[in-house]
Amino acid sequence: MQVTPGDLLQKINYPSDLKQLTEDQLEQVCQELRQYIIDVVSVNGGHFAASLGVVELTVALHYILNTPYDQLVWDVGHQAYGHKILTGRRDNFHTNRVYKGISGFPKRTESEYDTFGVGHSSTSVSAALGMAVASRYKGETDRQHVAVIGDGAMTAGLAFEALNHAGIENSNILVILNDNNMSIDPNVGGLKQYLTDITTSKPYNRFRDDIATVLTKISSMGPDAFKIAKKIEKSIKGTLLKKSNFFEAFQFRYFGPIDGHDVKHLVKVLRDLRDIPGPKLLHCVTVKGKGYALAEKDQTKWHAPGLFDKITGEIKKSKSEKPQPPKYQDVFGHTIIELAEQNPKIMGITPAMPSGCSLNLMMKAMPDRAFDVGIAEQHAVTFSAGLATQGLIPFCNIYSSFMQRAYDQVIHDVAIQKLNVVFCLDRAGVVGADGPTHHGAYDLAYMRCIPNMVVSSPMNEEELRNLMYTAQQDDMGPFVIRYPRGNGVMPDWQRPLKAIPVGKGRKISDGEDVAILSIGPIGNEVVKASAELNSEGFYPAHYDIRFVKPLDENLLHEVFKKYSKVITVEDGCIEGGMGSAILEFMADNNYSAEVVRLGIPDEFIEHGEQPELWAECGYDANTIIEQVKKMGIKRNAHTIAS
Ligand SMILES: Cc1ncc(C[n+]2csc(CCOP(=O)(O)OP(=O)(O)O)c2C)c(N)n1
Repeated sequence: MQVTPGDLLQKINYPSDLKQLTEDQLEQVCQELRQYIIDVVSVNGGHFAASLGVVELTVALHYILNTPYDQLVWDVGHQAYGHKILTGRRDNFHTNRVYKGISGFPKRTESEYDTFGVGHSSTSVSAALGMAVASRYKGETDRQHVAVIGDGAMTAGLAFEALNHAGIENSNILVILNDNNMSIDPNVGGLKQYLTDITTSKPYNRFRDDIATVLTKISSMGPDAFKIAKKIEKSIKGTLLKKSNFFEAFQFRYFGPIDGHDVKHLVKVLRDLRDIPGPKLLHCVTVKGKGYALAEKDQTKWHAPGLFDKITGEIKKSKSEKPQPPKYQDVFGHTIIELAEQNPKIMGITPAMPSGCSLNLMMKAMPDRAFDVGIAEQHAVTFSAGLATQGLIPFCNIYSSFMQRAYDQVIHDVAIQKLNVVFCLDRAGVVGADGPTHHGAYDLAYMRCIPNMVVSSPMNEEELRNLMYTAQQDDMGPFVIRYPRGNGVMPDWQRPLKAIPVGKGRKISDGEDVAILSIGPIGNEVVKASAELNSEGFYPAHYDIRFVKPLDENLLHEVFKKYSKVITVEDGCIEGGMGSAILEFMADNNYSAEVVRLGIPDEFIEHGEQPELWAECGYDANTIIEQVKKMGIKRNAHTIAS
């Protein structure tokens, strides 16, 4: 749906148009930009509160910087909607995150203003530093390099690694810390406390705006003045904060905290900072959801609220008379509490996704046994390993694509030591509108090659519960349970828990000619396809592999003895995934069969609804039906052997 932008915004196609306006007009631009984001996201969905919080920063940055020559890197990129609208994508913005539309994150192939592809957090400082060092090497001394990073993203090790390096590179980099005190959920940790101390320090705040301005003025007067300014700055900040500044310990010059919603002041400060060489950090204080009262009040809910009525604030939910199946994440969230009530060894860990993975339920019910460790996947895994060395059984819940960050920790800290850590990989398979950075495409492949691992995926909610029950038994070793984003298939999912023998698959239906092997909830597409095929006289067998490691060898002997045509179906990459495991089994055991592998092909899949992407990749029910018809023989029902 097209939305009409305000009078000034209508005329801004690119930052060059923005620069034609006077500084006095920028407040109106901000107001119109904010309204445009509200208008479009309310009917189109997407991330919301983060972009509202950086409207003034976005306008000021594009007003002062010479983008795209100057390099502006957004961390995560979920807050870059204003940036997209000001850089040539205003009229396409209604296609944001829609199948075949523009991406919800900055993307180099989409615009020259998108300097770095993002989606996962905490990469901006490293990337901007790389750009700054490249500019220095090429002699482009006039070029600016700016990373905008949130206080949540700043909690990751990667961001600290970059700060540590940037401090010693004499390159032109400005890190803007967008401090809104929030991650998706409230931010956590010592750094958050430190930032709160700075922003609430009364004496500091009295001087906060003046210091930055005066000092930048002095330092632009020449090398001697620059040295003097640095000295004054150090002593003032030292006195005011009564301890040394954290960022200055990294050899950054620290400016702020300043009000990130005062666009005119931002313009002034950014203009001054442009003239100061070396690594600098500007601490901006903002409010997530700024300008939309409900979002300011409940920032977690409005991080990505879905469609909503912008007047009443009512978030639209599909209504149904019948009980609906739960989300897999909620099955996890409720089941871990149920298990933990019986087993005192169980602990819950999430790196910054408590509401995303529903561990928030356990954090509330058992605060001493459930931890949000910040955006720190590597730490989450090794912290879990530490707990496991002491006989505890951590359930470490990490989105499949974010787990890519912690691969070494999985191998080095958990698998080699055969520790009892249960990895619950949420958002496995294609995830929908977040697109290629977030698709959980690779976990089956990257986990099944690790010794000591059990790698499983449930076909439905009951199976998820039973796999969780199985994994928390003693001496299971490292145990992966992967499940997708979204709802399951069983409205009556709270069934009694029972153990599943490790490495045992199951036969869903007998058949003729063709066997379909699936893993995980995508098996429900096979069930759908089979019903349709049966009505047309095709009778494929269906097996739920359930474990890609260890494989159910008895079941696979049965399959290859009975069937010479096999289709494998997985919501994961074809290369190295479940189908590959089946081919390896076939070769190792000297079977020969025609095997067709359906799954995510060897390319990055863009965003869209999950069913759209299953169809595009070729593993939805329709494609399975076509494939079976190509390989199978049409029969009368009475000829089918049981
Ligand atoms: C590696 C990684 N882990 C987790 C996430 C999920 N995630 C997206 S935004 C976000 C919070 C970011 O907080 P902050 O940087 O403070 O930005 P804000 O939304 O507050 O503006 C998280 C945890 C991610 N994108 N990447």
